[in-house]
Amino acid sequence: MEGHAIDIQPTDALIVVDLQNDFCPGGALPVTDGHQVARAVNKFLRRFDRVVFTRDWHPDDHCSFSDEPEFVDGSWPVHCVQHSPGAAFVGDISVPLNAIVVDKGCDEDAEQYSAFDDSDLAATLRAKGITRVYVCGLATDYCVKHTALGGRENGFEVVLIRDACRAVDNPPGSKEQALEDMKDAGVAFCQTRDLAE
Ligand code: VGL
Ligand code: ZN
Repeated sequence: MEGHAIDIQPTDALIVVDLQNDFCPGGALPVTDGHQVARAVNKFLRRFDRVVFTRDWHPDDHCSFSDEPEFVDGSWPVHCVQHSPGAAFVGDISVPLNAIVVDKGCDEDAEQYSAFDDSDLAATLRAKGITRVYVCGLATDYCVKHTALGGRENGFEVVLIRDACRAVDNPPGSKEQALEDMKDAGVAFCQTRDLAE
């Protein structure tokens, strides 16, 4: 049997996190197999009426940038600089015209892994009657995790589309830790095949 194990409701929204060139192989902060997420997303994207695309959208002097990034301490190579090719959504995906785009990390002095931090995303979704969000994208152990936890903190049901995410996994084990943290916060899990057209 193909797909559709899950019925998508009008009260459901999809959040695609940071599906940007810099997080894919060849980019500034590549996530192993990051580009494969686009293929997964294309299998269920059109089933959702409400879609959110987040993007890491840094000024060129963002506080997380370092010439000698250590990753584990929150210092990263220069990545996703506003308007640069690396910050563009990956070409394999076509962002729906009515998608809500949430930019994050725009303030040079602050890190922002969650799309719910310092944004009106929760209020916007509530105003549209959304009660549950499906989350996927890059990277499992950073912005996906914090966005999923942020969804829970703001009272949404959250479902992680497990195989439509990829992790930095630095420090090693951070991917498994992230999955555990999400589970502990009440995040549910599904797979692309449960949603696919
Ligand atoms: C991210 C590290 C730095 C992410 C963003 O999107 O997961 N990770 N900035
Ligand atoms: Zn960033």
